[in-house]
Amino acid sequence: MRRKLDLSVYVITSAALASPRSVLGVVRAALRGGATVVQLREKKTSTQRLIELGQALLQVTRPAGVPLIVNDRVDVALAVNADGVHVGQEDMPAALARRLIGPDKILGVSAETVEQALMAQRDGADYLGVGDVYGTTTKPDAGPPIGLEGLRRVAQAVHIPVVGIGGITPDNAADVVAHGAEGVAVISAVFGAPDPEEAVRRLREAVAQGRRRRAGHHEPA
Ligand code: TZP
Ligand code: MG
Repeated sequence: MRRKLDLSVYVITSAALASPRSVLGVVRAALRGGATVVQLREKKTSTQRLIELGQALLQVTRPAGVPLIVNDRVDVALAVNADGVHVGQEDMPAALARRLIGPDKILGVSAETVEQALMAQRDGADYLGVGDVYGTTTKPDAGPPIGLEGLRRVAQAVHIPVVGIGGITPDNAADVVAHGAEGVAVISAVFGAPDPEEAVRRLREAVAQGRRRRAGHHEPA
């Protein structure tokens, strides 16, 4: 059986934001800081390079016990034997992705609305990426921000866990978790950070604070 998925701090790659550092270097730092999921998401990279990068990332994520998820590309996920795949609303339909990857690999699906979330859950998603929560500068075609209330509505409608995504930083991550997310998915807050290890550490603290708030323990901000 698969180990329980820890979605606390879900770090998504960006070679552009990593530069001049390497994606592998930033992922290593993120793992030292306590990242709990890594997603390989490189929209402009050749298939050959994606496969090389996926294989290199697995050599650091596997020993850390952290799942590596490939964005968009079911074929690449299968080719490198990654731990899962993440599809958006305009990618391969979730039900087909599930059929291709089998029951044991992780399937993540992006959802903005309750309707999309319920369909993804029915089609075999293990978790949802829900957003854009705050307004992102990283994904040019993201829809208008759904805000914390939009996130809460989606999280309450499904029984699978959700991660909030879009404009999340260590300063607002606790609010995202307090509104029903299991964790936070970030690109620029880690890949654009001067110290990615420290950024992940701060995100983990914020997620823990958000969980305490959700459980009803109030503490000063
Ligand atoms: N999907 C919705 S927002 C987003 C994606 C991939 C980008 C998130 O990037 P950032 O830098 O954490 O706002
Ligand atoms: Mg996609």
